[in-house]
Amino acid sequence: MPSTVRAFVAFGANLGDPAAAFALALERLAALPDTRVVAQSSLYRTAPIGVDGQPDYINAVIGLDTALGARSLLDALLAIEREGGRRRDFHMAPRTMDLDLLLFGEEVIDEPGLQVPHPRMHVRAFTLRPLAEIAPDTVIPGKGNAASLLPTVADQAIERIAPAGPDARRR
Ligand code: PH2
Ligand code: MG
Ligand code: MG
Repeated sequence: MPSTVRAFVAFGANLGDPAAAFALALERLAALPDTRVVAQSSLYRTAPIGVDGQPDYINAVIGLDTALGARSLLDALLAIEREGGRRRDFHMAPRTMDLDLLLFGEEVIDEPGLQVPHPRMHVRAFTLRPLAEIAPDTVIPGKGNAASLLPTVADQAIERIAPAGPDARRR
């Protein structure tokens, strides 16, 4: 494989069958060209942040090594979301599958539709907890490493519900 970057993708769903959507996302990510899934977190049940009156979310984080560029990876994430039944009825609508690019190595990118690191990942337990589970030393540029930020989100409701499989952590 050509030289690769370690990227992290956040999975979120609060409609339909989130566990099935997570399995589909993993399968499609693993099938991307020049891309390997290197880690997947447990699934977490989390209280919705920033929206009222929605079902709890199921969240997780996936680690990838990829030779794709950030924009190509983002386009792939959007295509997988569409396959996962994602509709965009209104801002922050409940969703069957949300795939957000959290980190692309230690690159800082600020382009229309593509901001890396994800601008809110360091203030959300639903991204930090699963990221710290699979890669606690991961640096969030400008913010510090994932594990060291956990105490700052300790007030947010999150519960680990299931390891994603017997050899879920590394493969
Ligand atoms: N995603 C949002 C808004 N709020 N809250 C939780 N708990 N989990 C999410 O994935 C989430 C959210 C927008 O993408
Ligand atoms: Mg999101
Ligand atoms: Mg999104």
